[in-house]
Amino acid sequence: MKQEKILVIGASGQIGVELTLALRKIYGAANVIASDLREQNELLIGNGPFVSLDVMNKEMLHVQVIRQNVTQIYLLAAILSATGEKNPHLAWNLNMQSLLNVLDIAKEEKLHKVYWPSSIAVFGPTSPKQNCPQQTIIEPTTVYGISKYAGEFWCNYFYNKYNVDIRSLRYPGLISYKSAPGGGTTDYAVEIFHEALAEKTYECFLDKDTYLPMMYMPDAIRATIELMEAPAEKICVRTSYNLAGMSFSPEEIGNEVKKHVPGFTMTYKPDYRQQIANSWPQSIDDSVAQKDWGWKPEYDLEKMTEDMFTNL
Ligand code: NAD
Ligand code: AKB
Repeated sequence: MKQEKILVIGASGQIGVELTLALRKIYGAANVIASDLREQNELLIGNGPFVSLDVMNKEMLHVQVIRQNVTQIYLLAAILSATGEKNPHLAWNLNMQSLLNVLDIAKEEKLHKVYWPSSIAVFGPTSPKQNCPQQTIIEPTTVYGISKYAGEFWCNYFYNKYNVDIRSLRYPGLISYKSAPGGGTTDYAVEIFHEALAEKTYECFLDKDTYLPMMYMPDAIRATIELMEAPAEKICVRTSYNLAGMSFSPEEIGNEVKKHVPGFTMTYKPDYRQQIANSWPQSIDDSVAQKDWGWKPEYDLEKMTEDMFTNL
């Protein structure tokens, strides 16, 4: 077992729960401290340490890092795209200040590594819609996207100026069965499974032909761990790597769901999230991640849908 002490901030969220469980398998439960502002997720209770922590309180965060001999931080606390548009200042403050607090402490305490996710939300309406490349026009139109793009450059800055080994992925929309999504534009692709099982019908908040980049959570967790375990010399992108899994529309996932839930019906009532979705690319080119550290996704829409229904 590797001798690291890891602090996961935002461990009760959609990614945090599964990432904490995966890290505990690798590093040992006692060496992966889950932390969050809200209570511990039930899947984490009893299988490792938990501390209640507000990442905005830099002093308390610093005390925890020193007290627990933390060597790595995974920072997952954030406000996502849809919630961010309802409260732009809150989203900007949390998304930026949490990162700056962690980066300052990482520099001061000489942490081994830091992980911070970016998002496909960095791209905007002027970015290419299909196979959006690693380097292209990036003009985000949501506060969430702006915060992620600024965050990427803070990561790059701390790496170049202070040698903080911070690594990052631009996740697509993530689909999971263990924990619920937290206020994103891609959340419909999780809701649809729950509504299909409970009601046999789903009213989607995006139009039927809205293609977006998506990924199944096991692929996202594996990508994160593979990136973090890759030798430092292989990590050539110190802003954030494009990452791709699959791309589909609400109608396409609806048709896949129908194969498992006979009689399932779907209606469409686009709301403010349609505009956010329209500003993002439909698919992502992740060839740089493939080349640098060997990324390869495992799940397509069909395989993911089957696995979701097996587990839900
Ligand atoms: P989430 O909303 O499900 O979880 C975030 C967690 O952070 C929550 O448990 C929340 O209680 C916690 N948190 C909020 N404020 C906090 C604070 N002040 N101190 C401590 N904890 C606090 O989000 P998620 O989907 O798990 O996303 C995690 C990260 O991944 C975010 O940076 C997000 O932008 C990024 N991301 C997620 C997706 C996705 O589809 N889920 C896609 C792209 C990028
Ligand atoms: C969201 O929809 O806000 C997130 C994301 C793609 O960053 N799922």
